[in-house]
Amino acid sequence: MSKNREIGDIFDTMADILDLLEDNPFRIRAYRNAARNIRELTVNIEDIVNRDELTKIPGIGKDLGDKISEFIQTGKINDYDKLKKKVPEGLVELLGIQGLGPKTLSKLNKELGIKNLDDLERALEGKKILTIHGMGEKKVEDIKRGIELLKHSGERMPLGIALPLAEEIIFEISKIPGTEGTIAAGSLRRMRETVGDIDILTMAKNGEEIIKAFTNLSPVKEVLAAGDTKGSVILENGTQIDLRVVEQESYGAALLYFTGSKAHNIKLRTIALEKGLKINEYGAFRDKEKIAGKKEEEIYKTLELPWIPPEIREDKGEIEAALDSRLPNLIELEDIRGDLHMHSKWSDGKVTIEEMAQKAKGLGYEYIAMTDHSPSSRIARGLSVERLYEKKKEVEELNKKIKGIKIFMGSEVDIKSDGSLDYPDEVLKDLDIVIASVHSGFKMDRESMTRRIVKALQNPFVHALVHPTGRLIGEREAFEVDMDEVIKTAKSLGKALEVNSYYLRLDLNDINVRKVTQVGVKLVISTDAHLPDQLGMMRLGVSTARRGWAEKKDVVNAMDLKGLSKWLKEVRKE
Ligand code: DGT
Ligand code: CA
Ligand code: CA
Ligand code: ZN
Repeated sequence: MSKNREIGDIFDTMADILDLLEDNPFRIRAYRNAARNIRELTVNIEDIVNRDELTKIPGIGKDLGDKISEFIQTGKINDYDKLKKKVPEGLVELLGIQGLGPKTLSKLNKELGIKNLDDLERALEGKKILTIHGMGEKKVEDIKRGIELLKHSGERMPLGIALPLAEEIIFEISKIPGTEGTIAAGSLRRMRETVGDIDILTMAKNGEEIIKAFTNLSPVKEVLAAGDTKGSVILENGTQIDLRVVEQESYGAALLYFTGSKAHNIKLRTIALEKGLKINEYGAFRDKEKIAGKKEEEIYKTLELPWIPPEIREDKGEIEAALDSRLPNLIELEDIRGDLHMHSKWSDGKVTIEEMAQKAKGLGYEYIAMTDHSPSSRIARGLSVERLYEKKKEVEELNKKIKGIKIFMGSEVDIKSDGSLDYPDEVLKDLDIVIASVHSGFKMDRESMTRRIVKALQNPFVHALVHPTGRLIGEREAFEVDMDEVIKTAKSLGKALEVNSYYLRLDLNDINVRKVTQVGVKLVISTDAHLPDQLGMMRLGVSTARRGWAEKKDVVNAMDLKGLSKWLKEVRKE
């Protein structure tokens, strides 16, 4: 963190504490102004301290200037430490909650005795908090969301959140005059399941202007750095975005460099050295002569390598495969012909089967499977056998009514703790497709869980195991299971394992997909959508599959309707 930002944060916190203490409003405002001015400086505050020009910064008088010097020299500010001691420690922490200002906090402290996060969370669940002036249901919700944000701050962001956000920012940057080829780099371009920060690259000549326009975009909360080739900002939601502006001559080299991974880049540089070349973010060089730089392909070519897709640039064998001309031909979103896992109003989905089907048809799909829950999933309104047959009738009617898309009648059937399924076989056999999953008893030991899942896969009517490890990114670890054993079973029975595309699942993950594709077990990539728009998460699942080196031939729902219908029957040996 830059010193500018550190000092800005301290002054803001001092203002908050003074606010809590109902100190002099002018003094409070002085700290806030100083904080903002220091953050907005385009130079390092340390340099100014050295030149003794602190008081030239607007809003910085002798008193604040001394505090800044003190911080630069000793790493702390005595008055800040003293001030912190005047309020309960837990209260200062609460100041970090978005949507909860010092004035409200002060009232909560005085009137309800709230001193820390525990107190606050308890109060938010009760009714009494609504008696505080300015508190309403909405405010309570805002504060709750603020607490969630605070708890998760500092964690890596799920790809499914980062991707649309990055696309929005890229769209904004593309509108800045002079920019061209604006593109995501870093872990986001490699489609890692979570990203630390968002890296963006653009091509332009007037770097300084571009960076300036970038730092002025509306969702920017804080500017960490702004030069003529690099800008770095924090958005309102806490996300860091790094923008690099490069010249056309080095665009490819910079894109390669900033896409990473670091391990991939290091391996490339080693190969370059062996050939007497040097590669960096400006290009590939022989002695002083630049021999490539405009395009990624050109750089790879100087190393006698084909272009390698970003998703597999992790130094996990891709460079060796490229040298041997055996790079995988990765599955693409356009290869997907249908979605085999989704829910409708019949269980916990939000819309009708017809609405889901129409949306899927709009995406160009040839088929979907409507897989509502089974009875054990009570919270998800799982279907009784009777309702299951009613739904089957509706599907049959819809298939007559809607042209251009086939709806398979399916179910996502719970795997009970003994490995048996939640509907009897006579019922399962009447369904076009059965996908099985674990929704309870996550804490089972590894052996029992493995036995449970293997047994479910052995049911002759099951086609696929879905969200095979049960993990929820940032919320719940995968359960204990011997994945190699599960894969072996799937292989011997010709059954598929799912890559669930829901942004918090991405389950199987990239590592497990790689294991699966290595032994030639089939994958099904599906969304588990509960809303029409969620069908769009397919791209997250496809990227995860790509990171696991999956090809079109590995994916059952990359087959056309005829191929898939045949496969569904083959699995059951019909
Ligand atoms: P993240 O942000 O933690 O999800 O992961 P990345 O991969 O986006 O990492 P980040 O943002 O620190 O840097 C972006 C890319 O820049 C990284 O993938 C490779 C490149 N890079 C950064 N630092 C170095 C370095 O020290 N050496 C090399 N060769 N490349 C680097
Ligand atoms: Ca990054
Ligand atoms: Ca970065
Ligand atoms: Zn589901």
